[in-house]
Amino acid sequence: MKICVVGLGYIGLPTAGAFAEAGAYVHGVDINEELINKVSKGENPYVEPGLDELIKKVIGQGMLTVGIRPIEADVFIIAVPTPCTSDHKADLSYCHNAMKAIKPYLRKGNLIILESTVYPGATKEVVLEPLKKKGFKPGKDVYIAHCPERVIPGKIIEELVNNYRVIGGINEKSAEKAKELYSLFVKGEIYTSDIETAEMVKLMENTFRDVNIALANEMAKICNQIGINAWEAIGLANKHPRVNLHQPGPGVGGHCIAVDPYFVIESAPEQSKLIKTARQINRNMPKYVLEMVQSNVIPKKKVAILGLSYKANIDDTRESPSIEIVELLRQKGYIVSAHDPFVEDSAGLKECLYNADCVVITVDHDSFKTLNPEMCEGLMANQLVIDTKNTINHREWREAGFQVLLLGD
Ligand code: SAJ
Repeated sequence: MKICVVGLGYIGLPTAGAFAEAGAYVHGVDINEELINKVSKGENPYVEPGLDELIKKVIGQGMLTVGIRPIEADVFIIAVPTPCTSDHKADLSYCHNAMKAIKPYLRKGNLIILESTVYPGATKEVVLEPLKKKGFKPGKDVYIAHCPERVIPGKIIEELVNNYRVIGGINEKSAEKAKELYSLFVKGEIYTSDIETAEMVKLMENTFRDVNIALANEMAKICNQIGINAWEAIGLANKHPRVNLHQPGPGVGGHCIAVDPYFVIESAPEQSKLIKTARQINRNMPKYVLEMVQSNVIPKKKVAILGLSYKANIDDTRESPSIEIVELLRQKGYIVSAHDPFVEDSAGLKECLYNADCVVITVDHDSFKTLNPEMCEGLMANQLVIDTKNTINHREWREAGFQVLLLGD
């Protein structure tokens, strides 16, 4: 079994590694030569538990090879990004380019799988149409499936193996072939359906999360208005067996939850009213954090931002609300320094805190939870902390002389 994986991002690379570890011969392709050089030496370019060992192992065994061009294979898996354009429409250009790249290598009997998240109908647009044009009879002499990834950064290896999968095929045979393939390493249940259902399932999983986070953010603003601690109230409400309120915060980042709901909206704008409102609430959270700073600190003062990644304990800064907060503060005339232990070109912790009038915690990295208030006090010009993720021990910080403001309190 030879598999060609196109796109060695944070999904494509672990997927290629998992198939290679399960005994398939895998060739990984990416347009980024620097990344290819790294991976070809057995190095993992991402911060992800377990991925260093996996890549080192399968490259060492010769089960995974990488390059900038595809090769002939039995199966082609496309795992490239599907970002949003500035007017919130799906940009399928990476998918189309990947399809163009593999086209010369396709032959009868191949299974072509799209893993990238797309709107309902897009797998057929991207994969089926070009195959028909090339003279194939999809479903008969080539097989097509959509197998959306559903792993969470920070736990990718574990979830890749243990999560359930939904596979949509252009016909039953395509879905069954894809199911057999993923059974090589997936231990979770594999469900099969048609292509459009699989596309919709993936979008709605992330939309579910976005809408629920918006509810938590709205609740935080309500609680702030009437003087209730939202975090305590959420904890207590979640004792109910059928309630699962999400956590508020400075906004929703990452390239999935902040993007995928737009694909649903694009498919049926008139019907997507709640989804649109939820997006708007989450997109406005960085402004809400800005207002918290503005109410307490005058411009030209220094604000220290702790956290740049889009969520805890990862290095990914795509769509990160923290970065937007940094920009908004600078636009309003604040001097901003930002530190993130996972982000290479950010300021050092002490440099960031030095002479700051206020520290804003935007990401609940584990290392921030144990931050020493005395150390911060010694460096800062004024003892004010705004905690947007309920990260630190507020009592301890107040006892050390800090004024602590919590988003949602
Ligand atoms: N967030 C909150 N409150 C919460 C949960 C999250 O504000 O209660 C924020 C996070 O801080 C972050 C953003 O939402 O900024 C997204 O984080 P996340 O951990 O919810 O999700 P992602 O984007 O890292 O991964 C999601 C996952 N989807 C679901 O859980 C339904 C993952 O399983 C998908 O594979 C991934 O999107 C994807 O690639 O689509």
